[in-house]
Amino acid sequence: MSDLGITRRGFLAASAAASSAIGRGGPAAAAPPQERLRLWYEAPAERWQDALPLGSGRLGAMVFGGVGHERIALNESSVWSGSPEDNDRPDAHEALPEIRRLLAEGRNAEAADAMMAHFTCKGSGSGNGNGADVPFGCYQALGDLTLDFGDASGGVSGYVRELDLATATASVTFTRRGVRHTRTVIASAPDEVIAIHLAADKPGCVSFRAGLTRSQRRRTAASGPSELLMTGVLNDGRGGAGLAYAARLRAVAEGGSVRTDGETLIVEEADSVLLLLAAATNYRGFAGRRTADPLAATREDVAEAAVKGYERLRRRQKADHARWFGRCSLRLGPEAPTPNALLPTDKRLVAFARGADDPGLAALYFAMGRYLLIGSSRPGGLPANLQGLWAEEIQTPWNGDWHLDINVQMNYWPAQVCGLAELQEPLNKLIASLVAPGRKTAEAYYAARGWVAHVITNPWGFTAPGEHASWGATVSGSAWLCQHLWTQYAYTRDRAFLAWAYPILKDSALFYLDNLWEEPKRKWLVTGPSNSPENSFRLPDGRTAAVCMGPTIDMQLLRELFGNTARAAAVLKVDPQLRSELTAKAARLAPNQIGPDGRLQEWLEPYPEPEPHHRHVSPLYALHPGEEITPWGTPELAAASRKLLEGRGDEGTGWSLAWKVNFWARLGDGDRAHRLLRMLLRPVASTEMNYMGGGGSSNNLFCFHPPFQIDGNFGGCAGIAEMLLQSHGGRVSLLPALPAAWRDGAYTGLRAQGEIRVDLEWKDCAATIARVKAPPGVVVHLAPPPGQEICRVSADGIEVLTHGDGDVRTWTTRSSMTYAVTFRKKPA
Ligand code: FUC
Repeated sequence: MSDLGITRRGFLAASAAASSAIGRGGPAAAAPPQERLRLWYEAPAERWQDALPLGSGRLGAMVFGGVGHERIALNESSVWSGSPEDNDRPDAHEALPEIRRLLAEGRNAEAADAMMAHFTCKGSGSGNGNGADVPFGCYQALGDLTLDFGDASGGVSGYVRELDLATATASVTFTRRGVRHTRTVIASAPDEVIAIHLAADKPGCVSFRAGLTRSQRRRTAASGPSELLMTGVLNDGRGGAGLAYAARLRAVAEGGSVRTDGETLIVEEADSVLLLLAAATNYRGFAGRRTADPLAATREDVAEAAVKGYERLRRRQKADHARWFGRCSLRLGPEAPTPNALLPTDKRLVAFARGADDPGLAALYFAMGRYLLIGSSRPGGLPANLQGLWAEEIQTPWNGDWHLDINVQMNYWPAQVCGLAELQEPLNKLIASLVAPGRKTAEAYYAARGWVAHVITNPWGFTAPGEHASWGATVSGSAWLCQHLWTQYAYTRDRAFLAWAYPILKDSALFYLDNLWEEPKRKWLVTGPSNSPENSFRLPDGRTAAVCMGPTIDMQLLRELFGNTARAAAVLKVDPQLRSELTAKAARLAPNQIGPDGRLQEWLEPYPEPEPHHRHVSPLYALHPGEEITPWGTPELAAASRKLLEGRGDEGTGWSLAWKVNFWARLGDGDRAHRLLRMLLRPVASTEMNYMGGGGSSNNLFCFHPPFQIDGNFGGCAGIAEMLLQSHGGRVSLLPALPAAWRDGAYTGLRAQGEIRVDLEWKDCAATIARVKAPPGVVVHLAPPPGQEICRVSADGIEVLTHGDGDVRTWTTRSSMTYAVTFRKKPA
């Protein structure tokens, strides 16, 4: 289409969003200049996955940017079919001794049969991932807002469609018949509306017909002279009435006229129009809007937004977004963008895949990850699901639910390091909501205290095993969730939060204490029945099994959960006896084992694997996101992890590629991490479900499993951070895995455990200056980038005394000042 006239001048110096995050009165570090953080295109989106996502946490929109016909696909985070159901088989625990006996005898296939008979969930579970019409339910599209602009003739020039990540604004501009049109769309968290502003540079030029549609279960009608109302009731999974939803559209025009005709809202010859879209359901579960009356809620939202008007709505939305987005910033590559960065995003992806030099693309992907988290997870709301917030179907893949064997956890990997700890609140609330149902499940299946959740959950409190033993037996979903509670404390040192989370950790630990049993061969304590997430192995008799005892990941998770619970109890000065019990039991868990082939072992035995390239790399949990394995603390296990990763190969589904970025970053191999990141950024168009590999990105940078699944976006974002800053295993590591492709760069506002913030600049692959800030009394153990050593640490120009062990320098912060750190090349 047009020549967009984008030049190097078109890239702004650091926006407000990139302003320094070093706060609390400390000197502000200069924000690194960066490319304007935007996705842009020269044509409308043809497919949903190329449209531009906006999110307020609760309300989502995908903007296609059509000229004659516009589609804005709509979401509301609680549009879930299904309903609460008792999923526990009350007598399941009676089968447990027999299942364990079979496992102890190595008869895993028979154990799996017994589980299918007695130890799966009651009812249809997730409906094999197609749960829209069973009680488990499915996260669904709210519907579409359509705008028809009538006569499509007339050439279009100067078309640009863009998503500005710093302001969370989607816009479309073009010229047609001599009139320049500008359409902007925002999703406002403070005002609970999606606002669409349509303007033209000549009066009377905005005319269209608007509709609200959904492929099923909807009724649309006028509800006033300038309003449409779409309502419906979702399937409760038993053929009855589930949640009720409402979506309300109001037009406020300057000039011209607005009227309705049946299901259509008609705007004629206006100078400009503000469309306000509000939506709600009557979901009253653990989070969300908590309204019994979506009609009243949407009426209020629309009325209040109409009074504010577009400019005020926009100001409020911008300020709200900047508050989150400005927490950190990242520039990769030189300050002037490389030529590839000047291309429209779809072409940029293609050229990058062909090898173009474009470090800025990873910085954009990093910003996109933060943007998507801000858009899909806000305090008070539901957590980001498998698609965050954005779904166009009634049967969303895998029900768009929360998978607990990596996926929902991966969604929150960027939260702490990017300074967005508060955005983890919806996940924390989800975890808390699983305690009551999980207690019932613990009793029914294991006759155990405490609470447990397995592989999948939904807004209705599903905690039972899944419907198939091959994947549904994984018993450590709740342990993995608990890691996020501890991590939030580790980063923020928020004692009040820890006091809130402690009972959840403790009750989870109690469950696993009761659940553990002694395997006969080596007398280790193990879980079981369980799975190593979704993977299977070959038994000596040639049969394939997935049900096992003591998979490596369970043991790692329990060492961590027991350790974290004991640490939390120590911080809170409670439960001394439990602390000792946890420490004693942790020591008896089956250890990490290195197999005869040198790889970290996935199961208690070195079974051969039918699928050696499996997407889950579960035994590496301890390498990432866990902390048990580090190259400096456990070099043999780190080497065995590397071997396992090599065996698995690089290829994978979207989220699997993203996880591997993190693994290689933790192993200190920046170039390999970057290779995986390149794969994650491969253009992928197929929505065909593929478990074997082929992950990548769609034109709008959504991660493709395929199909679209947002965890890879978040995992990739976190992986980029892991390459630049790590804080685990007792140290803060600067540029631990910098790839050669990112010669120069800078970041501000990344967070490390211990309430530490780090700004850093580097040139020619060597750090030049770091600024470290923490509250008083924090002991900082700072590791320089590989190949460098710390030259000097100073505060206000005065050198600070540090001591050290090898390259790691240690000091205790005295006041809320910023410590400047300089470096020199390490002598050979
Ligand atoms: C787990 C993964 C799949 C997919 C699904 C939603 O089952 O193994 O690859 O991501 O979650």
